[in-house]
Amino acid sequence: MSKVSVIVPYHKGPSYLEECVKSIENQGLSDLEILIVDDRGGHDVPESVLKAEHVRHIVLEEEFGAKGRQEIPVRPFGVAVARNTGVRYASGDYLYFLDADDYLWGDALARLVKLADEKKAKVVTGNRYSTWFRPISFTFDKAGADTKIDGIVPLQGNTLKNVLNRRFTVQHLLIQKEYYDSMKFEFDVYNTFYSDVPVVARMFAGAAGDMWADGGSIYVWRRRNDPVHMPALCQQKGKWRSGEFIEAYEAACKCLEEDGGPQKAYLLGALNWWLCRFTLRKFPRQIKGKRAVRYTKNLQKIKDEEFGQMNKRFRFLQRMELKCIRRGNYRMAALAGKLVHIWRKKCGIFGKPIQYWRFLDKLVFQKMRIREDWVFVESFFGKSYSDSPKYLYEYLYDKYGDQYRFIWCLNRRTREVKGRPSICRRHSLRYVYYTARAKYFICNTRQPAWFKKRKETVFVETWHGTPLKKLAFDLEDIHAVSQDHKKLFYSQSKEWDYLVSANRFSTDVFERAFCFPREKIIETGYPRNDILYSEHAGRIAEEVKRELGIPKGKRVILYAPTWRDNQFYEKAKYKFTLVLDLERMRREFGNDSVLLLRTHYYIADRLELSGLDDFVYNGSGYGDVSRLYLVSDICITDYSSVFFDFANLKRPLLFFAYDLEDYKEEIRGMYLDMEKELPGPVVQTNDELIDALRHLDEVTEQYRERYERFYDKFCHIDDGNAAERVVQAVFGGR
Ligand code: C2G
Repeated sequence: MSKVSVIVPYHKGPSYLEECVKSIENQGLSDLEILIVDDRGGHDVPESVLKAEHVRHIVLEEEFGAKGRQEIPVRPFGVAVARNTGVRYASGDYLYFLDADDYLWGDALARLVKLADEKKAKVVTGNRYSTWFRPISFTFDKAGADTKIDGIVPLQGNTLKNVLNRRFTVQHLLIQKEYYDSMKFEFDVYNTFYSDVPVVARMFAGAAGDMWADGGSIYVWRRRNDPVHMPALCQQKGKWRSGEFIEAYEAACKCLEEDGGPQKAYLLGALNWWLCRFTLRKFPRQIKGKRAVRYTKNLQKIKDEEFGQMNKRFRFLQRMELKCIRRGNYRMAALAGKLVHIWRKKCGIFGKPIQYWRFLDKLVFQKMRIREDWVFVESFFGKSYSDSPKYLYEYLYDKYGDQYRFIWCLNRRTREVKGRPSICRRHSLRYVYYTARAKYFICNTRQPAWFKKRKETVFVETWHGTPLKKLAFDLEDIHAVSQDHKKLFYSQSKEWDYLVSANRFSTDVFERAFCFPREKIIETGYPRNDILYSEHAGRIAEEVKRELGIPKGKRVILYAPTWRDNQFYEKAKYKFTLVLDLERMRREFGNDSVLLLRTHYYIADRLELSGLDDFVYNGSGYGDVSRLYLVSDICITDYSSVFFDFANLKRPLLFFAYDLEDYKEEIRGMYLDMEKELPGPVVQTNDELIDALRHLDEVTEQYRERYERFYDKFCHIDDGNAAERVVQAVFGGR
């Protein structure tokens, strides 16, 4: 096989680069060079990459600095400079362009080289898929096919159009170096976003007849879920972007007009289709004034028939908008655009009441006076009267009940609530009204995405657990429903005035994972754990047993697992399959014990427990899990933060982590080494779990020291007075 030079422009994201380089090395190509063109200054390329067999590291800073070249004074230099530089260094028979955050699937590149050698082709390519995930989590069913090529076919006609359909890019093109040099291709260094458009147009025009595609060769284009720290080029906002686009479009059209070759019609067709889509996306915010006129002129150059065909592919209002832009009637176009926007964003405007309430909120509630003495409280999205908000509320109510008016968000009425606060359901009209007017907002999850905090509102975020599972910006892949998680998290946490932390460990994690200012974190311990230190703990435990019908004198084994990010029906509705063998547990321990089952509040499944009435007690619908801890003699959990709280009781803990490998590698990742740091054994099968329960005394003894260390690290602040400390900090001891 011939030699290949892979050109990888790199700006940031060392972990992405590592995976990218690994996927190239895995091709099994011996005659290969990987040119990492570093636009970062050469500081953060991982050791493993530098040591990789075929890697050559070129640092642009040194490159241009050494030559004293002032031609491109801006830093970073940009992807075009990186690609041009890579080509200068390349010594292979073929050039291949791959971005540092993307990767190759299987033998993608090896297949292309084989095909190019066989067919003596000038350009070959394959399919492109887009994904949110790392190679370890990649699956075809969760990826989008950007191109749909079947088998090995000549790259011409509709296949060519198909390749250019979504992206006019040089990624995943294997190009004969001789051809590249003969055409004197060069990426436009003054175009940040679209430097490859004219190059690709000329490349395909000139190589017509000598181009092939292999559908089995797959390039994985990785979408970025962290536009805050790691925005991809396409996620970066630049007001000059629409200017650069039209420059690139015109340059590409000019090349094709001069020498389009036999594929000219297809190439122009793909370019025009792209122009139409881009215009619709960026008008009127980025395409306005003189620039709009330039777009109109280019749209007018498209033949009526072709324009009509393309326009048919849009929806009615978009068709109107594009037609108006083409005619130069920008007012009408803007009106149609506005309607498209409303239709897109508020599809439910006639369905979901919250759309109306938000409207009212903006027009009326936000303008009303803030009520200094109103305290709004919410726990787990209004699902229960529980957690730290409950204990903060009860403390405030007992101490300063006469000074404040309290409002609780509760989706179902419950008799557990102390006092007589006003009650409202989440997302109801009253919810919107109270949250707009209350001075204090106490919450243990994230606020609704539509909520806009007023300047005067004091937002107290208690959060809901010491983290074991990685959070927000510490997550690599997001397996939960929405990929907007990080972006949303960032903007929402900016609205928090106080964040309650249970220990130093949580403070450190929150600061990093939430990008949250340390001075706003109050390390007070968890108000929800105050009850665990209550002098009435015994009486409360008896009360809870009565409420749940648990017989006195029986040992209570609590089983409180967490949810799995990748198993869901829809947002906040997760699946859970019970792996714990309840029947066997009953046979083994039914004589003197009962099992208290408590699923996570995200779990939508109702578990099948029939025939187990005398052994399994379902506490999943019980409001306050802290009260359940008090009746439990043993706690079995998995990756739930439940154990950080339960450890305050110093009672035995077991970890039933039947899917540990998947969970720690793929699903979430963790902050602690479960095998080394947890205050109890981690077991993976029912056999192991039953064995640990049978020998509980020995297990407890074995883990005693570790339990103490754990307690000192995570539970040392909790002492029954956390609510008081939070109230002191927030309400100034009023
Ligand atoms: N919880 C519960 N019952 C369960 C699991 C959890 O009542 N079976 C409650 C506990 O109060 C727990 C909280 O929900 O502390 C958070 O649950 P986790 O299982 O830890 O999961 P998650 O909601 O993802 O929160 O920093 C903490 C993390 O954000 C975890």
